[in-house]
Amino acid sequence: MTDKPHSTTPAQPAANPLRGACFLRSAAKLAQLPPDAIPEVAFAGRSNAGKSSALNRLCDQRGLARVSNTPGRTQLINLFALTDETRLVDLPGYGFAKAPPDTRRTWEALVGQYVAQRRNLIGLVVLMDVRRPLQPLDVQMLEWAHAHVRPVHILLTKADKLSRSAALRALENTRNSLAARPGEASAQLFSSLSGQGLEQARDQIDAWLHPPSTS
Ligand SMILES: Nc1nc2c(ncn2[C@@H]2O[C@H](COP(=O)(O)OP(=O)(O)OP(=O)(O)O)[C@@H](O)[C@H]2O)c(=O)[nH]1
Ligand SMILES: [Mg+2]
Repeated sequence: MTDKPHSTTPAQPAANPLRGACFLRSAAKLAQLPPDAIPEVAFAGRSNAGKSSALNRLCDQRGLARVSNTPGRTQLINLFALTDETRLVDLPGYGFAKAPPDTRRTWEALVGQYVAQRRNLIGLVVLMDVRRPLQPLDVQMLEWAHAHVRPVHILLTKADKLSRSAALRALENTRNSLAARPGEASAQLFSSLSGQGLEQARDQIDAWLHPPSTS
């Protein structure tokens, strides 16, 4: 009997719906944003929570959003085109303790206005370090989102920094705190380093960007 070439094709990993992202532009104020004609999903969180790392990992592109060791480096709204019809947005981090008060006020006002006024914002991914979730400014972010009816999905980032059981406990505590608050928000564990939670986060973002047709 002759050896036949292997006839079954290897299992393909699910295609990443966020892979095509490319940098579009930065904006220092709302007036510099592109028209609000197509849906946007935005990433928000305290400075250093891991927003840029998460965007890079979710989109499978190392250098897409800049990752820095200096908290507060990403001070602009950075927009990424996903397709001609969809966008992702990296919002400036809030709550960086060492920033001068004026700078902090500017960032926080910019993010607050974006959440309040951007009509095409269809979902907000709020990132929080799993070791310090639901800090006062995170809660403020959830309140803004609730006030303007923006769906929220929370990524508890840097899950690799905790043991599996401690991370699961942090997730449960966060979900319990969320259940006791007004508004709805889902939450999951996430690690840009290990890849934990990547698929779940991509699925949520993709579901916002491509809701099932109601017609
Ligand atoms: N261990 C670990 N470190 C991470 C993870 N994600 C981000 N980091 C580190 O956390 C630091 C901040 O990450 P960034 O992605 O730049 O955070 P950011 O929220 O974009 O920060 P700003 O843009 O400054 O607001 C960097 O040193 C990253 O390498 C993770 O999943 N695990
Ligand atoms: Mg950043």
